[in-house]
Amino acid sequence: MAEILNMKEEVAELSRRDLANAVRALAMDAVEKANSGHPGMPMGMADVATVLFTQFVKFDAAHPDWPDRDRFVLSAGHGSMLLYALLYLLGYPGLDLGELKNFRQLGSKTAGHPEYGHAPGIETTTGPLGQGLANGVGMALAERLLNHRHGDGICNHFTYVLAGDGCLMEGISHEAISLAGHLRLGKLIVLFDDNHVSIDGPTDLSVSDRQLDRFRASGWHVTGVDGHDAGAVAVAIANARNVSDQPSLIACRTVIGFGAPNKQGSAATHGAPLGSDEIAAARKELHWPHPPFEIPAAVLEAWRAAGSRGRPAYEAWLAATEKLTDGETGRLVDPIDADVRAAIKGAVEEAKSQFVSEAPKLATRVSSNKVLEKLVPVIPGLVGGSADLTGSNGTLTSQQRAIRADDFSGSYIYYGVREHAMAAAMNGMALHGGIVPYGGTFLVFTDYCRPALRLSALMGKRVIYVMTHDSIGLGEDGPTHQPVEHLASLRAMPNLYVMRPCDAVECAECWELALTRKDGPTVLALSRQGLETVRREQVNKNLSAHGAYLLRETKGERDVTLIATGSEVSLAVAARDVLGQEGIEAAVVSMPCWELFEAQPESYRQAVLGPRPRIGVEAAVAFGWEKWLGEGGAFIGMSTFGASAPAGALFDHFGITAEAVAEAARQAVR
Ligand SMILES: Cc1ncc(C[n+]2csc(CCOP(=O)(O)OP(=O)(O)O)c2C)c(N)n1
Repeated sequence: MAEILNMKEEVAELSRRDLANAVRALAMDAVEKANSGHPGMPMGMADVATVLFTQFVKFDAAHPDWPDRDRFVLSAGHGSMLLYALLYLLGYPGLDLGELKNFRQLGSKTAGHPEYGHAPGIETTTGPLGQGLANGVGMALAERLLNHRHGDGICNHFTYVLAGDGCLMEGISHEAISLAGHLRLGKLIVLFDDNHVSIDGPTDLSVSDRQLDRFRASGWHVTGVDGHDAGAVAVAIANARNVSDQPSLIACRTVIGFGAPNKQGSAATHGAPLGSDEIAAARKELHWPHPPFEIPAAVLEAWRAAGSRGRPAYEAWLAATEKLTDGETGRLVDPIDADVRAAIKGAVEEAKSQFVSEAPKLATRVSSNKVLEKLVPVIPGLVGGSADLTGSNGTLTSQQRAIRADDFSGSYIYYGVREHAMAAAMNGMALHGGIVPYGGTFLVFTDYCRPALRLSALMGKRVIYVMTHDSIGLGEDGPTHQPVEHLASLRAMPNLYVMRPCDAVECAECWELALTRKDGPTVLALSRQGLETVRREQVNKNLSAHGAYLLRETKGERDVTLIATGSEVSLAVAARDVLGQEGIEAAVVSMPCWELFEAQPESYRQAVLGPRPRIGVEAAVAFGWEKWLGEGGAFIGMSTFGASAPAGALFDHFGITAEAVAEAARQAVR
């Protein structure tokens, strides 16, 4: 009897090796064919990935968008062939052999690093190291929030992250690990490819951290295993799944490039094709005689069987959703459907009419908070937060409660001073579905969020960045805190909306636009200082939707156009009044969002901008403004860093005043 059992185990072990070797072969062959890529990590982690996907991950390849699937994040995105090989072998739609043969080529779904949206099963875009790990924290958090709301039958899944030495060396890993430990995200399991090698060579060239202790210190459950011992890996994963109140790290000791007899264990396998001789040697070493891109039928069949393993669980989930309305089921993916959109519109119109009738002088960070008070009750999936600047950012409303490790009923996250992880976790939540995340810090600290913000834009995810203290107008905190180049640098980023509302009414409109945008992130740049309400007329239409519009028209023929954003719009309005008394007809254009304005038809843009001359005014650098101002235009703004003083004194000192705008206009029309 014991003998029979042993035999069975042997067979199982043999076929498991075959399954893993299929991944190895596809990785080394695709990299060879592309003549670029990273074979080492996929070959080293093939055993771990095989155990994970054949025994643990809950998914159904035929239904890759199943909202309650386990998430798998390849944080070490350079090992993209691991993911592509798995998706092909498991039978996900979209990645056939042709795509693998086209690895890294123009138009293929198999980009150099995994890109979200290229094929089902790619849960997030990775490559910038450490981002995926922090995305995983956001996904695991989203899972807990939806679990609390809907129960185990609807949302109850794991998030697995595969991270390498590089991910763990990145600073973002500290923020992400710390946040996950604090929130005790027990359904987050990180598989660390502990291969002691990165690009420059052995990791002991540059790092001596005791990684396991580091995770332990942040409250994680930690184990280490031989990453080529499938049984040990399985036990470690099973144990990690049983720990419900701590995230888990499994350090999998592996050999990079496993199976390439002369190169394995060395940085030579990290990021270059192995070469035909070494590949031939690896085929021998691995007992894998099959030609490139050929997977024996029995091996493929076994993988495909693993790909449909989750079907009964998927069907059980479908049955469980019968207790939800269609709307609720849909909102597990996109929380802003037609009904919620209508509710947002209603809430924004209500806020606008209140602002118009009261005409308050409010900082836009405060009007943003007032708008949020109306939005929070109508958007069940809205989850706010701030990186330790809650009161300053105005991100918390009276109706929200904090999310805590022992209570996921809230909808507000105290991210702590972790801007980078906040941004990346928001990406994770948006990617997970069911959640619309917004998070705040000072605009100047978009620099601390930037790598994640860039990925929000690249992936086209709806993440809302509430960035307050948007200019020298923040005053006494001085130049370290005063953004000067940030608007320009954010506007340079494709697919990011940068919105700088001029008053409470525009602020409400910008919130509506950010929330109803489906295909990308928005930065709301909000003032610290009070701003007059310049929108005094009741208009239900969202004027900010055009990006820019005529705020004050001229009575007669236009002599000059004053174009401003945010807090400087009121300066332009004041300048216009002065100019009017002198017989100079000045129109004022409010331009809360360049990107939306750029998308308008040429005729609309010309009508708004009017004939030259044009004067731009923004308490920031001029970079980029030339496209609106053209020949003969002038810009009133910043050309240096700011200074520490009260806001009023700074605007005078740097010459950003109504008088300066008026004078520039006089010069221009002369
Ligand atoms: C933020 C960032 N910095 C640098 C790189 C370039 N890079 C890609 S992989 C890598 C080394 C990663 O080492 P490791 O995680 O150990 O991967 P392995 O060598 O095991 O494949 C580096 C520096 C990157 N992708 N992202």
